[in-house]
Amino acid sequence: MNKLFSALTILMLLALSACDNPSISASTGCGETASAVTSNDSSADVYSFCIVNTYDHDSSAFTQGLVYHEGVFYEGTGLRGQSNIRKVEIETGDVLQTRDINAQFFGEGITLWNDQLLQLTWQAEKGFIYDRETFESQGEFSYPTEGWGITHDGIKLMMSDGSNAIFYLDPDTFDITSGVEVVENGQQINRLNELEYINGEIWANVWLTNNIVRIDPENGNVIGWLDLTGLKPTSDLNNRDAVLNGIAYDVENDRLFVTGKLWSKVFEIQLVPQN
Ligand SMILES: [Ca+2]
Repeated sequence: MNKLFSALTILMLLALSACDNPSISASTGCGETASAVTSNDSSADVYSFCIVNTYDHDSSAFTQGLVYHEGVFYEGTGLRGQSNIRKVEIETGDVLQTRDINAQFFGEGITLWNDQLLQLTWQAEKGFIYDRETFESQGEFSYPTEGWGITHDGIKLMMSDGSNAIFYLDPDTFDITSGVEVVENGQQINRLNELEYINGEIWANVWLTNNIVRIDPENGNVIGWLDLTGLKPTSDLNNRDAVLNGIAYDVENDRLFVTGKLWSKVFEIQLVPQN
């Protein structure tokens, strides 16, 4: 039994025991039957979710990147003229610190690398480097693709461009050194968006879906699917741009956070196995 399977087993037991808070929406409580992923004939593991905690989120934030670090979120937002990076208090959703980027750029994913915050932009083939604490600019980097999501495994940066590719970049030179293509049953899994490296896997939002795909970073194989259908706050249902996007992981406390573009809430969730 490997560590991941052990962790998932523990998660499942926790979900069964700790996630039945009656104050939470009935459609998302643990023990509820949730819909399985229908977009793929998947032989990978499929998970639904239960909600552990719900927090306010700035519903004007077009979330493109979300990271947890030492008790706060770092978030990057998109849209031209509205893109910024920000530090956010988890419990209240209050924006503690922010820095806008030039209105010509459409902000995309972010990640923290040592004492720096890295931010992609969508089509400018340009990323920005900031001091994590002060948000002062520390330079730029370039890449030959669109920029969507970014994360890292402690050794290399990992970046998505809206295709089924994950590019691996040298964190010192930002050169693309390798990468994987995400394919399941011969079908490309495209529109990989916001990323998070979690316990040896890459987790990716799939743009315009309620799904997060879990990817083996060695070969691009699909390890599993999270179907988060039903999670979107009901107050945000009418906004078609308000799609699931944003994954953050607190490794020390094994807390998984997800949100969406323009969503009014951030959710801490646990996985519930469906197959
Ligand atoms: Ca993330």
